[in-house]
Amino acid sequence: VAYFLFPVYNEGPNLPRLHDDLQTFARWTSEAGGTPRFVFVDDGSGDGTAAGIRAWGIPDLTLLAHPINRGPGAAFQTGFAHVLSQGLRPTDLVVTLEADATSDPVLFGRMLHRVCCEGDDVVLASPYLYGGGFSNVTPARAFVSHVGNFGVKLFLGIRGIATFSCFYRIYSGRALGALARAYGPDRIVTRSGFECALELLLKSVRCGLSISEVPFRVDWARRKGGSKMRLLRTTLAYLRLFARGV
Ligand SMILES: Nc1nc2c(ncn2[C@@H]2O[C@H](COP(=O)(O)OP(=O)(O)OP(=O)(O)O)[C@@H](O)[C@H]2O)c(=O)[nH]1
Ligand SMILES: [Mg+2]
Repeated sequence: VAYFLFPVYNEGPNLPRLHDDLQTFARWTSEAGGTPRFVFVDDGSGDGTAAGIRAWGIPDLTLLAHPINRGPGAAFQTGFAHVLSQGLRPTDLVVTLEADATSDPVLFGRMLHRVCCEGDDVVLASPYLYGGGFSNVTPARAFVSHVGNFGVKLFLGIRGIATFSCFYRIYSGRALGALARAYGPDRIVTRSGFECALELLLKSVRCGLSISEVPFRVDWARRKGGSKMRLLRTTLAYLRLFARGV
């Protein structure tokens, strides 16, 4: 089983394109002999996002909801707890993605190969790897991303991983099981904001998981509407993580 886990907040305008992408993810999964399951965690969207997702009528889709907005990290934790409660097996996959249709399904095949054929535990889509990059990204947003990625090398001394902040990843069931055992199933991720991506990566490093990256070109022209990341809050959260670690 491949679980596709989406934190979602006010993505109404991106739902039609996302719906198309889900078909592609499902096809890739079936061709690899797996079964796709989609898990959305809506975080108090006020624009009818939840109703829009429900209206797709996709049978293998679970829509979980936080009545009040708690942030993408809290949404990932809710999603992880859900897939673990479904009896996640070591050979299953948990794919984390963005719901603004920027997580390019074409890349998924390459990421899948790393886990299924090469035995990696965690595969990261990586804009900072050679061949990746950002298109149509605002300078302020790019700056925060650079601060995060620079700080990881400087303050945490982790080298050889190019990208720490991107949500688009595959975790093997084995990897998620290891994180749940090490930190507790309810504390796989405790940072509620966008810094959750860095927290998860640091924990994966601590657990000695095999991590690999594939180059990813993020094209923000694919999505409608702006970033939901609060830049100052996220920068401060990164700094707190650098100071305290996980
Ligand atoms: N559940 C939940 N999801 C959120 C929240 N804020 C953003 N998201 C989702 O998280 C994903 C990333 O948000 P974006 O606004 O696209 O952020 P971004 O600027 O692209 O930042 P990156 O994810 O780092 O590339 C999207 O799927 C959003 O719908 C939130 O408060 N709660
Ligand atoms: Mg995005």
